[in-house]
Amino acid sequence: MKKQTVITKGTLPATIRRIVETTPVYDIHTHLYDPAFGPLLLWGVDELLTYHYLVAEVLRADAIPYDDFWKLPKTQQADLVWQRLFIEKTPISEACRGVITCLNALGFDVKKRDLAAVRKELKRWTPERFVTRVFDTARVRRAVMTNNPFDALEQPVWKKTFARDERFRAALRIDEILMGWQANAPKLREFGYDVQAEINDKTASEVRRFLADWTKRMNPLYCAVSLTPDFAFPDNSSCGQLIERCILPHCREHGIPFALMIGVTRQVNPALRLAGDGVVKPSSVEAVANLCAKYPDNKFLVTMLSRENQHSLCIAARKFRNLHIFGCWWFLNNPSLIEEMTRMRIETLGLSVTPQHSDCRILDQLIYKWDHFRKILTRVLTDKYGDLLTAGWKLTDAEIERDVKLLLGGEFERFLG
Ligand code: FIX
Ligand code: ZN
Repeated sequence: MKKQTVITKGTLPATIRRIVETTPVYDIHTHLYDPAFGPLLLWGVDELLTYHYLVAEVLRADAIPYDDFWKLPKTQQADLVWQRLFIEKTPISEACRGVITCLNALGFDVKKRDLAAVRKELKRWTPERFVTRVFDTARVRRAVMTNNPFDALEQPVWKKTFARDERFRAALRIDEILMGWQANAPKLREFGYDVQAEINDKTASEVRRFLADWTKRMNPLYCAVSLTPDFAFPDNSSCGQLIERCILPHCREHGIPFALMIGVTRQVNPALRLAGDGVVKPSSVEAVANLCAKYPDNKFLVTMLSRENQHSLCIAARKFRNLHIFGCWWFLNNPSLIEEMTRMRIETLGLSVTPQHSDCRILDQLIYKWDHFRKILTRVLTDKYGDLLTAGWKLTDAEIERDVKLLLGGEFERFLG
């Protein structure tokens, strides 16, 4: 057995930094793809620069009409982002800083500000080799994808057999069913499922057959949906009925959690396309508590988008062991807010939380999202363990390793069962 070292106040900061920096992460929600999905896996500097977080920023910094921006080829969009946000100003926002962290960690001399040189070097890489390089650099052991069976590009890949890359796990995304039932019921019929607009017994059983078929194909870790701040439960809408009659029984039968990401108002400014979604008001934690109370045999993974919801959500998680909260989602993924949330969650829930997911859409981003989070986690844990040492508790490095593993994905794996 490895020798255990007792930690003192003097050795604590460096020990925590080492452990947090080296513990591999299980990233529980991303928009990345197994390389078998070909062009769906986004990577490289032009994708990094045109990340929708940066599109929102460049369209504030430049007066170009929105439609003209979208007509530009991707490299020219990236050039505009680079010029306006990195050259003409200091790239100080979190999304801008993220690009610099990635390029620096990939070995580029960022002081040179030479975008052409970065493009040239990255041309030498294949996606398969780049996945390994990025996973190794970011110290990520696994990433959960977001897999939409309605997606015209994704569907055919699932329908043929392919060798799965073990580093990528699936999540069955069901927004089309829950958030757009009237529009998507006809598509389900086209796919061969005999559903009607009304959620009657036949329709419920056909939706379940659809979920079962896709679960067999994807072997997902969980079913997931993004919901608006108006999400209520119980609720007689098609969404509420489909959850109770199809999603929850399906998740129970397959022993998988239902992940709810609550609080996004889609297309606050449609001209921004993917960058046009927003957070305009808090959501209902009561809806989450009602779900957990009524369905104790279901497991719920929940993240909420509004800062105002975070405290009540922590308290809800103390009341329901079938609720696991995760991540600092999207507009909360700023160091100041991540630090506040991570402290509050650890103070409220101890280690029974997954404090971060990356939500990466571009492979390279694994590097910055986890690098920035590890620095925050190091600060928070140094304070928390330091307080325990002051109070007379004894700690070893092996105990800290055990705890950090839980926070970086181990607790999620335990929750999955
Ligand atoms: O619904 C989601 O999964 C969101 O995370 C995304 O749709 C969103 O666009 C995003 O990338 C946030 O980080
Ligand atoms: Zn997401």
